[in-house]
Amino acid sequence: MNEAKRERYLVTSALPYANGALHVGQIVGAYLPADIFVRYLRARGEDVVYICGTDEHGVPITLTAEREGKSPREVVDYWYAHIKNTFGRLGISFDNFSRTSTELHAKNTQLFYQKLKEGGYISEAESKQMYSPTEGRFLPDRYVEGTCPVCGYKEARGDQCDNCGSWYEAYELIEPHSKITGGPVEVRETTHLYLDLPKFSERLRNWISGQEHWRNSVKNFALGMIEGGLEKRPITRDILWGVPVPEPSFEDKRFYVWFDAPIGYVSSTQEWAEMVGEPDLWREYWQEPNAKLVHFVGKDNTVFHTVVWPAMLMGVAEDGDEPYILPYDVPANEFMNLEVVVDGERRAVQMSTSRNLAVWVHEALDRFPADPLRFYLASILPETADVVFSWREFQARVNSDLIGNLGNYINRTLSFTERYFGGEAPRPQELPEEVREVFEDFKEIEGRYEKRMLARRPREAFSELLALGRRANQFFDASAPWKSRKEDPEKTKTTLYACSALLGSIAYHAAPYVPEAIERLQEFFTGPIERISDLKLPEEYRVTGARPLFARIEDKEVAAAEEQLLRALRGEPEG
Ligand code: B3M
Ligand code: ZN
Repeated sequence: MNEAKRERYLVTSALPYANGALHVGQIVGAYLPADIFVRYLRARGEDVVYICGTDEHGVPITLTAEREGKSPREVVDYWYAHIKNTFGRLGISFDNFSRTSTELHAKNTQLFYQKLKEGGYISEAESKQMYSPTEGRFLPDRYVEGTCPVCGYKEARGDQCDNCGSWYEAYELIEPHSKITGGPVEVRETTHLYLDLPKFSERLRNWISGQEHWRNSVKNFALGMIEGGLEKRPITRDILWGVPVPEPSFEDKRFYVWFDAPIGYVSSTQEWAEMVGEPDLWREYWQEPNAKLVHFVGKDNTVFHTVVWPAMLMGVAEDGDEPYILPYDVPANEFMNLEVVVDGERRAVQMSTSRNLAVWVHEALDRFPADPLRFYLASILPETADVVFSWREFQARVNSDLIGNLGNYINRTLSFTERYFGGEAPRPQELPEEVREVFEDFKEIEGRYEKRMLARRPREAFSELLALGRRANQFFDASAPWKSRKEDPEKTKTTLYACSALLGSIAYHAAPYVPEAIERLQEFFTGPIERISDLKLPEEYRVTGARPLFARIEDKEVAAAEEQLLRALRGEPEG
């Protein structure tokens, strides 16, 4: 590819909290679609850096630590390693996987704060907060429980009632008490720093309105937030785990986790630039107007990435500093539910991590290789609506689409060439009509795949991949090399040459989805892995020692995985 025409991308996936294992819902929300997109861009020769890391601050972490009798540091160290390892096993190909508890990141967060303050976007205000006299500290809402002021439910959470769904301020609870000690809590005044979001309303509205390429759901949601009226948002908390606030009377407070977390994308990019030996290189991805910043997130993170974070980026860009670019796109994905089979009946239920009613990625990877899991998940990415994860569908899709369609085509092309033609498919003098036809069809499908993939819709591109497989199988069937090989070996060689070229295209387009298999394919298939559209016909294709790329998923394997979900649904212990 022409060096001058390369596009520059910085792609991120939401930073997962370092307080638990990854489940498939997270994977389809923010990681697999990003990884597929990035792998495709790399194969095209674009200039892309893929950034992530763990989100290690905030109440989710301290709650876990307290529940387990550990320090927050112990919790995040453990889960950082666990999460990083799981991503590696799944083939998520970050260029850097950092964490937000680094010194560099604390420094960046404080710098962002200073610049926002210099810009006049920070103010101080008092608010009411729950205080626990026995513990001698303010309690975050999630640490407080009491009786719902609306319906009288006794175990209502600090900010929301699980019984009637009402939202309220924690100090409105009746008989509020600490979730940790059970002791009473009281209302006290506390001071916090606020980010002045209303000052950005106009600029945000104009900017978002102009984003023609955003998903409608995302754009409308963000515009709706702004229409509804933005309020100043507190960016500090009464908590001791987090980035210190560089202000004299804030020693016993820390930045709110959602203030520092998105800055983690910048910190991780800087760490990457250090790693590759060009410490300033990060600026080309954050401050060059032609770079495209793409944040893949689950839909519950939309407001932070389309409103709050862009406001922060706008705010730090002033005063003659080199401005940061704004997100080019925020592909936010919908949710995933789970299918549980109860007495033969298939039911969709909501995932519940606290009830262990979830498909944990590291456990799924103990049962199956990464590629079939990626393949199935890619086929149901929640790009437009909520979806259901089903182990039966997993089996059906893998056995019929991955193996029956793509795998079958690859196998028969390779084994036929190897068995009857010594593994060699030399270029024919001339391509016959039916070959030119199938090539034309391929180019058309490749074009649709490209369009959908570049529009950040890997699930839609996926259906084009299957279309390539179907068209190739049809060509193989129509050419019937098993018949022609005796009557007309020359024609058969031409068929196999064409089949290899199609195989190269299928491999190129399948690689973002099933990277490990395509890497293995290259051990026994020498042809260029390339689009038919770009192909300069090679002298020959060669096959040596071909083996099937995928193994069928057996009933008993699926039954065992289903069993585990059923036990969780019934609240039974792991068997
Ligand atoms: N850690 C929430 C989540 O894991 C949060 C994302 C931060 S992205 C900057 O869903
Ligand atoms: Zn209630």
